[in-house]
Amino acid sequence: MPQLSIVLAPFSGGQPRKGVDLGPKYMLKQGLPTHLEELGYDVEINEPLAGLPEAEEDDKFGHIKNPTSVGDATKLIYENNLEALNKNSFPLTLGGDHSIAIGTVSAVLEKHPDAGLLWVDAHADINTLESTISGNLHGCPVSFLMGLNENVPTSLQWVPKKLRPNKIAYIGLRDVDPGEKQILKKLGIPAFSMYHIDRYGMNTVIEMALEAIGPGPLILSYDVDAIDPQYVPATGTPVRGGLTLREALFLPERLAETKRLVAMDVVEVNPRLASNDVHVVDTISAGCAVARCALGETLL
Ligand code: HAR
Ligand code: MN
Ligand code: MN
Ligand code: MN
Repeated sequence: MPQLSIVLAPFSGGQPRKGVDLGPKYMLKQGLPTHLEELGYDVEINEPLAGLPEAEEDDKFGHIKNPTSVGDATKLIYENNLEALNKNSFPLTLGGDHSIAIGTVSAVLEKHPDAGLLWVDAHADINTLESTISGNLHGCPVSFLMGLNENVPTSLQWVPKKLRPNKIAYIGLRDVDPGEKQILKKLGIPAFSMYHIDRYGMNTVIEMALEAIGPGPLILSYDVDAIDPQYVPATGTPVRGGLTLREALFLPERLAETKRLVAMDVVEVNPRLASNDVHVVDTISAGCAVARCALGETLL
């Protein structure tokens, strides 16, 4: 029986909006563990952040917010997920904000140095400590994974920096900061925006992204704000003009078909930002469906 570790990462310190820490609880309540057991997985639930104290809000490194809590939380997630991978379990990490990918992606690259990363997002999350305007670390995880920062706060110095620019591809981009565009260009990182999805279709874009990354195991880091806000309204930084629900699910379905996935994240679900119950249900349903599709639910 394949092993699956559902890793709860109720962390919100990478951005200012409370409620993103409720994401894991809501996805569990929707029945995700049972649904995955029904798919044939031996499911266990991990809570690496259970003992973590509340973040001190005034912790700053220049204009960077909460570096200590982000560093501490991501290190705990890293250690937990590496342990899961070492016992041949698939870590499905439920956020929380996208800063947690510092831990999840580092764990996979430690176990599988040849792994490639698909970053599905409206945003590139590759700001450096210098380029970020907001100072929110959920906009910066990729720069830490790649080692693009010179002066790293002590709490984040544990990050191994093993991600190479030719082992990541973006899908779904439509809100990229000027500084991030420069970085993407300079490093030649394959980035498929909504334009490319309209131009070539999701099917071709996925194949182009896989071609760019090359062979090896795959990590899927899925920010639900990649999906159009009409389907996923309850997220911290919604951007109109996103993926349709079918495009959003076809992508993980196709990845399941490759049998190359070794880990995935579902992040930025924030039930508190819903203006009514339907918005909560729509958002949680979409997030859970992304996970189930990546784990093979819709393969016949
Ligand atoms: N680029 C902006 C920043 O650095 C916005 C980041 C958006 N946040 C996310 N991550 N939801 O994908 O602050
Ligand atoms: Mn079990
Ligand atoms: Mn993101
Ligand atoms: Mn995003």
